[in-house]
Amino acid sequence: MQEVKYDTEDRIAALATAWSPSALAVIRVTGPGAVEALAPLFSRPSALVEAKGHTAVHGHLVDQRGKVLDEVLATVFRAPRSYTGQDSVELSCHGSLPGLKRILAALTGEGGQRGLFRPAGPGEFTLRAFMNGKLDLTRAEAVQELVAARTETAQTLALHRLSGAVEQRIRTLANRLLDLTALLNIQLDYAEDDVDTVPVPLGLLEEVRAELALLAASFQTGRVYQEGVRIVLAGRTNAGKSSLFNQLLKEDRSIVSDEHGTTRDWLESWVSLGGLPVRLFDTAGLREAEGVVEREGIRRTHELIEAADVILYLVASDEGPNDEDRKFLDLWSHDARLLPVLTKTDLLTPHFQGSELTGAVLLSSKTGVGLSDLESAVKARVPGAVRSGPEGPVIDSLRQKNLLDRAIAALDQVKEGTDLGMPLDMVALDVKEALDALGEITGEVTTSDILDHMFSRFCVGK
Ligand SMILES: Nc1nc2c(ncn2[C@@H]2O[C@H](COP(=O)(O)OP(=O)(O)OP(=O)(O)O)[C@@H](O)[C@H]2O)c(=O)[nH]1
Ligand SMILES: [Mg+2]
Repeated sequence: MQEVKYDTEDRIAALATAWSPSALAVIRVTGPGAVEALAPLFSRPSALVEAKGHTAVHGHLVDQRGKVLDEVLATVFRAPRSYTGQDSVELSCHGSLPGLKRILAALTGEGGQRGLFRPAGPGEFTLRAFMNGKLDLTRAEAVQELVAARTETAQTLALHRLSGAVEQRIRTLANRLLDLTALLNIQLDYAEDDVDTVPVPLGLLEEVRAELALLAASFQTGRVYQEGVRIVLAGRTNAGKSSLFNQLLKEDRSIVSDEHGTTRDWLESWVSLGGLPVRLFDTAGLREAEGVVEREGIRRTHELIEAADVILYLVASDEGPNDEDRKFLDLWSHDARLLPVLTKTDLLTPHFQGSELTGAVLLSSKTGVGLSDLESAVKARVPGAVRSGPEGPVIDSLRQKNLLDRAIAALDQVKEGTDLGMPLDMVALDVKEALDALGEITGEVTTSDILDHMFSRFCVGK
């Protein structure tokens, strides 16, 4: 393995919690001799130095001149039994920003003076964990994905990856390819002798390929849960867009009134729709605009509709669709992103049943009836949305997706080579290419560029 940009053998420190006032804040330090290095800044140095791994020591942090900075609880971890695999201390401090500033300055040096610890860069703790064999690259990536998760489902999926679901799948498949390599090698070694040649087991190859393809396809799900789905509420004025927006947000964000043209500019918010992270847009109602401002608002509505993943086109059931609605619905009828919604169903009269709106979801923002139907209908329109729970591991890393594709392409070459009766050593090369790609996924094969690129996207302190 090549050198990485970060030094992984010096001592580093970083705030692991958010930079905002809070009850507690955690500062992490790690590196060879980290506990001893911290001792001069601790009111009970010998208690700290003598502390066993996985124990907590109560005391005060002091600066170089002995001035008390904070009362803290220091949790000591001894190598190799720590997150990074190196000696580490997690300092539970009070979450005051001026206090944290002083502590960090005491740890990492101030006024041009070098401190006892270097300020850690993004992802440095996890990088060390990887370098010390604490986690493979799929788990390391899951750490960041877990921190970035926006909904419970996204968090569950990331947690599954952190527990090694992807790693195990990859390793199992790699082992099966290794068996295949061994088989090919035996035949190559004894090619001259009179051994019975065993054909390349195409069944096994096909099975491994199918599993890899399944994992690669799960990237779509991973993306949906990490990036979210853009859903636009559109329709004529007074269709009930803002009311539905507020209902889904569970707060009165958008102004609702029976005046036509209430919403003039678009509003946006993140909501969870049955675990699906959604960027929801409320828009200006579509009609013949009455002024420059409204015209601009409507222009923006059209822009948002174009860029949407799902377009909820609302029609109020007390009015029913008019010519404008029919025109819109006609125009978009062949676009799978369109989902007609009949609103205000609490006002539904027997003479109008919304029969014109085929496939429409019926709901009332006033009573909440029909919201779960909306949820299922949206999920059905989003490729990659999971309905109950995911079957197998789900990936959320473009890096992993590209490597899976590389492995699949290599296996296709193996199949083709075998079909064409290519020499076994050529076939074996393609199997090796597939194995290399799988090795890169878990990090057995890697370069400093890959690591730099990957860990630079992490939070500091992770
Ligand atoms: N009874 C009933 N009234 C509703 C419902 N949803 C909305 N309304 C009423 O319909 C009127 C218009 O609702 P809005 O949510 O402001 O409609 P909009 O589509 O945002 O309208 P514009 O912003 O003007 O484009 C308001 O008086 C709401 O109270 C519903 O489910 N039931
Ligand atoms: Mg509105």
